[in-house]
Amino acid sequence: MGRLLSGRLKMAASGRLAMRMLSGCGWVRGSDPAVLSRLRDEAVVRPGFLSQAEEDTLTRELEPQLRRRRYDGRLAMRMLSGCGWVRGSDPAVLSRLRDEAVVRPGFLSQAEEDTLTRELEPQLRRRRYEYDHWDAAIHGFRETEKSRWSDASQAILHRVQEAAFGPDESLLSLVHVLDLEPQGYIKPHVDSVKFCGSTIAGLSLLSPSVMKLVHTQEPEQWLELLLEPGSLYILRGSARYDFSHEILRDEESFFGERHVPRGRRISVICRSLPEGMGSGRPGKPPPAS
Ligand SMILES: O=C(O)CCC(=O)C(=O)O
Repeated sequence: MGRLLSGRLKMAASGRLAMRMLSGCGWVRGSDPAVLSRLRDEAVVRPGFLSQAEEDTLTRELEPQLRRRRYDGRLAMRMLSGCGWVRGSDPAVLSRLRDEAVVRPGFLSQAEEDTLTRELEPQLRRRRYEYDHWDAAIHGFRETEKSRWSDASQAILHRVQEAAFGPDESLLSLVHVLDLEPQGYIKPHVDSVKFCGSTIAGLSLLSPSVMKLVHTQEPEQWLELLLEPGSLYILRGSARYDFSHEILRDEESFFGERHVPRGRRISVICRSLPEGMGSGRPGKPPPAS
């Protein structure tokens, strides 16, 4: 009896092992070991064949060509989704917010990202992470507002201004810098109209994250923005006023099915002047001291 059981256990174990061995480490499953073995060299998956940079290269090159074509419902989701960096509850919301919730991956070169990080690091390091924001909107963060920048950073901020703000929009002269620790997150909120005009533009440094937008009146309408390091996001108009935005905590940091692990993230956020405070002239980030 004992021997019989141990024999069956051995068989079961070797059967399971065969499945695992033949299954190519988890990327191919099959009805039985024989079919897996027979098709071993004929149905092949090479995960991670592309680096992230190569994947981005192909997507960027294909996107303009695809955009000129008509598409069916499924493709519409993908097309309207802004190259895979924006997901939405439905094609209508994606289409409506196409120019109002924008992600520009790779906006910063690695050198530019390093420039900003190096410049911000000493100032941030002097502060402690906080866990109770005055309105409890942010958890695990430190922040500063910066008005003086090196020439190199100023050039980057000018590029942000050109990319995100209209010629008649004036910017707040203080740029908001927010440092979220790996466990840090920002709860859903709409920026107060007292402190911010119709456009918010943010650079993400160091760690990827997911920003979620949810319609304040119709919560079934939502967007997810995948913010990779070096990317720029822009929220304007309806995306800024009618949708709350949040940065998801690590446990909830999913872009669709994909977990986007959170590390320490620094964001550099430019805002337009609150309505009624604009001079009508574009603001310029002040020079370095
Ligand atoms: O860190 C970010 O990019 C978002 C910041 C934010 O939600 C805010 O300051 O209102």
